[in-house]
Formats: sequence, C-alpha cells, structure tokens
Amino acid sequence: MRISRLHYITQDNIPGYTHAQLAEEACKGGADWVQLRVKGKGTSEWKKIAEETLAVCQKYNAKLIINDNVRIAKEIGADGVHLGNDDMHPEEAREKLGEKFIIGGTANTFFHLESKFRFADYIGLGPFRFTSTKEKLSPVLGAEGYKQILSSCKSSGIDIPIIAIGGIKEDDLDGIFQTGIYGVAIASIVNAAENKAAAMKNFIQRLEKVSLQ
Ligand code: TZP
Ligand code: MG
Repeated sequence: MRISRLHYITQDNIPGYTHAQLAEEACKGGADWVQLRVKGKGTSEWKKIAEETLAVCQKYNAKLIINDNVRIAKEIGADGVHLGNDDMHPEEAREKLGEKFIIGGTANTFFHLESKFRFADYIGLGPFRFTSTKEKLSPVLGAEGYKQILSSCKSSGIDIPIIAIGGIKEDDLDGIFQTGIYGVAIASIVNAAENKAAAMKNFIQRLEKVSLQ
C-alpha cells in the first residue's frame, strides 16, 4: 500500500463546513488522503461524522484515516488510524485491526518514534513550526530537527515514510523536502482558506514542483 506524500487533515469548528464537507472540498482540489480529526465528541456523533466523511472519500477514491479512535475506524471500515501519545499503542491497534489497516502515529523525537512507532506504516513528525491548530503542542522541530531525526532513522535502519506536520505553507516545501522527508500533512492552510478546493489544488501544484527523492 502506498502512503500519500500529502495528508490532508480536517478540523472542528470551521464556520459553515462539516468534516465531510471539508473533506469534499479537499478531494475536489485533488487530495487523495484525508485524516478525520474530530475532538471532544461522543462516540455516536463521532461515528456519524466518520461515516459521512468515508462516503465522500469513497466517492473521490481517497483514503480515510481516523484520528485517535481505533474502534470507529474498524466499525466503519476506514482505511486506517492515526495514533498519538494518548491513544492506543500501535501494536495493540495492529492486533485489533489486522495487517491491511494503515496505522500511523505522531512523534516529536527520535526516541519516541523508534520506541513506539517502529512498526507503524507512516509517522507524522512535528511540529515543523508553531501552529494553533493543535493544543498541547510539542516543541517545534524546524528543518534542523527533521535533519537530525532522519539521520538517526537512517543509522538505525528505520525506513518508514516520515510526514512533516505543523504550520506548513507552500513556501516551506523546498526546505522541508531538502531534509529528506517523505511527505507533508496540512490542515489550516486549506481549512482557513476562502476557497478550500482552490487552496488544496494550489498546494498540490507547489508540491509537484518540489523535486522528490
Ligand atoms: N499535529 C502536530 S501539528 C498538527 C497536528 C495535528 C496541526 C497541523 O495543522 P496545521 O493547521 O497544518 O498546522
Ligand atoms: Mg490522538
């Protein structure tokens, strides 16, 4: 299974848009990978949101990854889960979900990455810079932080696609990919735009111009 180089993430409280509508705009703009990031909702409301978003992703043939909630991901038949510090351990998730499910995680340090996510399918590493999208933000890594962590991965034989996340804008792409990163994840640059589909399309065009290794 191929991990996309561009992960689009939905957000709560975007005026006038549900998560499914955000996903639809992103997919119209060319997104092929959507992470549903819902916070503070009870299971039944969350599951309904996940089902609506899955229908959109299926229409556009995009992958749907559910943030935090292994049970909902399994019940609705999503493509994967994204697990952070407070979520189920990825190895337990693998047992529950089987080999075909995509399991990703968030890390901030090399130690965290290798101790917890060695067997994940991809790792979101960040934040690249400060962002107000996430509460309780870990220390900012910047390009230097990525270089160091990617070099530790190389010397330890860890070969997992690493996705940069946190405050990423088009003008950051050259510098980020120079670190050897595999891909990037974005939320507010699309979600805060007036025309979200156009913002996604523009971001993809800029990403395609960056020489990938
Ligand atoms: N994890 C680390 S930073 C972040 C998450 C979910 C937020 C990414 O959103 P944005 O708006 O692209 O900074
Ligand atoms: Mg989480």
